[in-house]
Amino acid sequence: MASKLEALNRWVDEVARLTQPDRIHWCDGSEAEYQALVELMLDTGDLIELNPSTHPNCYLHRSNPSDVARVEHLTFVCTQEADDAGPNNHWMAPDEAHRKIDALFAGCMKGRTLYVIPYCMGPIDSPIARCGVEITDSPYVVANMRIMTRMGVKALERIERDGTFVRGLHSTGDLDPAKRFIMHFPEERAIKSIGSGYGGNALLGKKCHALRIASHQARQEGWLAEHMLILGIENPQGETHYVAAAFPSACGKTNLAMLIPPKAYPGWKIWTIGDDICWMQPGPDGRLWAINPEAGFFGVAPGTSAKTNPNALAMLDRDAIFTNVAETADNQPWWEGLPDGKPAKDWQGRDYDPANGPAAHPNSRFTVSARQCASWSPRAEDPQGVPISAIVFGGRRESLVPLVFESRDWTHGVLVGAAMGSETTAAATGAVGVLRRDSMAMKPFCGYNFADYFAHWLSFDKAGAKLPKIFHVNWFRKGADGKFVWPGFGDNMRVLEWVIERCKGTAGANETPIGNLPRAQDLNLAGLDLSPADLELLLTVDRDGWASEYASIGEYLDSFGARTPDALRQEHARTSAALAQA
Ligand code: GTP
Ligand code: SPV
Ligand code: MN
Repeated sequence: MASKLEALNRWVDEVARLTQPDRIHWCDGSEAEYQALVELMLDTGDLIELNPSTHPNCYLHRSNPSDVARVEHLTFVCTQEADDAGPNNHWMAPDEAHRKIDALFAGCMKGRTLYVIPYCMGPIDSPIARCGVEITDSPYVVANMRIMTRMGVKALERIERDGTFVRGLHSTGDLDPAKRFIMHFPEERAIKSIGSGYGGNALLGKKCHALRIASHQARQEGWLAEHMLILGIENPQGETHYVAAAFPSACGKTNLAMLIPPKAYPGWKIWTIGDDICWMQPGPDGRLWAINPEAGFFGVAPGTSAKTNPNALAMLDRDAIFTNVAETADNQPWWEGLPDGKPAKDWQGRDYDPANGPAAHPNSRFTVSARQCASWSPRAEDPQGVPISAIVFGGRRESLVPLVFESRDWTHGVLVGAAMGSETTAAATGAVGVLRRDSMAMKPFCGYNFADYFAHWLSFDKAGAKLPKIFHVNWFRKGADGKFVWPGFGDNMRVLEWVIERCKGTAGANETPIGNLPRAQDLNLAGLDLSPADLELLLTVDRDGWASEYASIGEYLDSFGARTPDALRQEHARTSAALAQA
């Protein structure tokens, strides 16, 4: 027995009886433990050592080629009532789900080690943080959880103090996609995942706990668990404003969170608090205070370069795990978008041949401790979190959606978030580039009915609240030539500056039915190479196009039936009427 908490020992016993491991290892989170796991995985071939002179303590993991992304069609939210999971989730009755998945867990750890991973999502002493325990038979998962969470002895102590924790059971099983399920039981605060070793399916602290289970718990307790980055913008006067931004998977959170301002911004600095998940709750001052529950980054490799994201690239030359990237002839990690080097082996370990597609898998990832990031903010460790001045929603929209607009008020902002659409990416299996609604970037991650989630968002607007302003951005508008019109990356600073100025009341805007847009003179465009026609495209509202968009948003709101909050429908009707008049 390794814990003072009987409930935890009982659960570990129960799981061991079901899965029948050869050994049980309670993780302490130490460096020695990490190195021993690496050695073990080098022996089994789960990890390959990268060039130690260019990339000390960096390893490559090649996953099973059928297991490279999240699997939304195999991800279930198992509430007693189907309506509580909502049309935004796949649902299974909890009894049936347990029966089905327990049959797959039976005996699945024979010959393997069962690892018990106590972890804390958020600074150990934060009142906003919450803990969990993941049981897994994958050393790769343990190593990644050590980088991504506060894992080990300290987390176990907090769990023993709190007496509660989210129970996550994971096994890679035999990786047969027909025997793969990611099941959530929000009413039991439990997760069961089998048949995949991929990040979002297997590192249960991340999407399964910190978003699906936490969003459900947050609704009960009056806070928000969101798919958002958190950054601080420091101006030359030394004032810092914090922004949280929700973009769907592989739509630019990591890049925005680590932005380096362009030359037109001397004396400005962006501080990184988080790149994927944000937990926030109202403070005594009525503002929303946010923490990043994670301790590392599980970021998209392709496209990461010294030009696009120098902060990310600089932290990837030591102490990192790479999954499904390519390798150069001298064993350096490589992916599309890196200007130097060339791939010798592709992500599957084959000799690189362009006929086989990209060298690195489009959803290949790096895992690295946040402390290695040059823009990492000391405030990321603040147990109280940081106060949020603005919330930014954004999607990948090649047409229609302008560069940026500001919502009129909280209710309109919630509608803007609920109405978000984005083209699908390689972060989940299935077709890429298909436009779908992805409310608040939470379509794959909300652990309950979206209609109730919208109502929960609306409920924050009450007496005494000092809520952030809500904006919408789109870095991905394409021109007639099929290329992105906006340069993006560091130049997104120009949009962030306008966002902050609007919060302070010092920037101008053009009022339109969909919200307030900057005019060209409201943005700092110094040093930007944009034609007047491109600028016009980015800052103009296509009223006919938006009228049809709003008709489609109306159908989407209707798809949740009577649970859709009236306030949202009324806001939708107001904007639709304004568009019709125009
Ligand atoms: P998840 O980790 O899946 O949640 O993704 P994310 O939202 O953190 O996305 P990330 O920042 O990793 O970006 C995904 C892809 O979009 C990368 O290939 C980036 O190079 C690209 N990208 C990010 N920001 C921009 C931008 O401003 N403009 C353009 N054109 N591409 C961008
Ligand atoms: C995402 O898909 O949004 C990710 C990667 O951040 S994963 O953790 O695998 O879900
Ligand atoms: Mn994500």
